[in-house]
Parts: sequence; structure tokens; C-alpha cells
Amino acid sequence: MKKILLIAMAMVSIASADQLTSLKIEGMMCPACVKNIKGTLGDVKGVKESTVYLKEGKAEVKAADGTSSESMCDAVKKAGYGCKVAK
Ligand SMILES: [Cu+2]
Repeated sequence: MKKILLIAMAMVSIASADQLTSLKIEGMMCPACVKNIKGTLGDVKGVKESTVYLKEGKAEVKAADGTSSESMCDAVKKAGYGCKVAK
């Protein structure tokens, strides 16, 4: 029983390694766009959290380590906005 708990804890610590990605986003006009992009990014596999800045035209994305930043940009583009990985 103890062993299983330790394995579970180890898995959680591996899964909690996060990466931060900055995206440059073009075409956001209003808070609805921000909401739209937040939702879009949230649907990308591996993405945990995102903060979208309307005025700055950017997004900061917290995702599981190894999540493709290209897949984030592709999703944003599919939603109708311009996107580049800022790095
Ligand atoms: Cu809008």
C-alpha cells in the first residue's frame, strides 16, 4: 500500500513540471477575444493555465513540460488570430 502511494506521488511530481511559453497574438479587439483565446489555449493538450493580455497582444501559457508551442499557435490561428511563439 505504501509503495503504491509513493509511486503515485512520484507521478504527480513528474506531471507537475511546467513550462512557460510566451505567444505574440495579433487581431484581438476586445475582452471577448481574450476569453475566446483563453478557451482555445485551454483546449490544447498539456496546457494548464493561460493569461492573455489584450493591449500587449500576447499570452503567457503554463503547460506541462514538452507541450508543443506550435500546437498552441496552431489552435490560436484556427480560432482566427495571428500567432507567433515569442520565446
Ligand atoms: Cu473581440
